[in-house]
Amino acid sequence: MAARASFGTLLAAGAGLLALAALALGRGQPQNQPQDVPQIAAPLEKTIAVPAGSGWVDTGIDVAPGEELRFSASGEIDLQKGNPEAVCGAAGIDLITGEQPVPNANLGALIGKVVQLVARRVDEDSRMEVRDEIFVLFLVGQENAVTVPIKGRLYLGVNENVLRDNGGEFSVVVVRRPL
Ligand SMILES: [Ca+2]
Repeated sequence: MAARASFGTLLAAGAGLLALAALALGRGQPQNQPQDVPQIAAPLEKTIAVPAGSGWVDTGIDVAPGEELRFSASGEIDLQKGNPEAVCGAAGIDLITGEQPVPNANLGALIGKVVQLVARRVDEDSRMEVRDEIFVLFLVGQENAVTVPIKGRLYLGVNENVLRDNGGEFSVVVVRRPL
């Protein structure tokens, strides 16, 4: 009987030690997690409409250096309403003028921009807000994969300067694969 009783006491003591160990682990986790466990962003897929006549479209996607972006575009736009020669897909018209936002890419091609806001201030004379930005421009075309060079917000647009006479829109599937 005496032996059985002491065995029971030992078991109870063991369980108590385990509970203490669990408590200690529980206390340690919140302190260690932010530094030790990297934040893993989920893969993201989004379909964005890019009207040819409205300038840069904010995709709402924030990107970080090293992330991979994959693009797949469909649809047709008109670079000059009423001119059948000015209709094109996301690859653009086979014409390089050197004056477009991405100078070495086809006129009317789908292009992208990553914009990073460096500073925001109010101009003393005009009282208008001035945004100091750095940005990187790149060709998207119909399909492309790009490794993000800088942290910022992703925009999509059309490689043309005169937008007010444009019509139609591209539909662009963007997949962001995190690091
Ligand atoms: Ca135009």
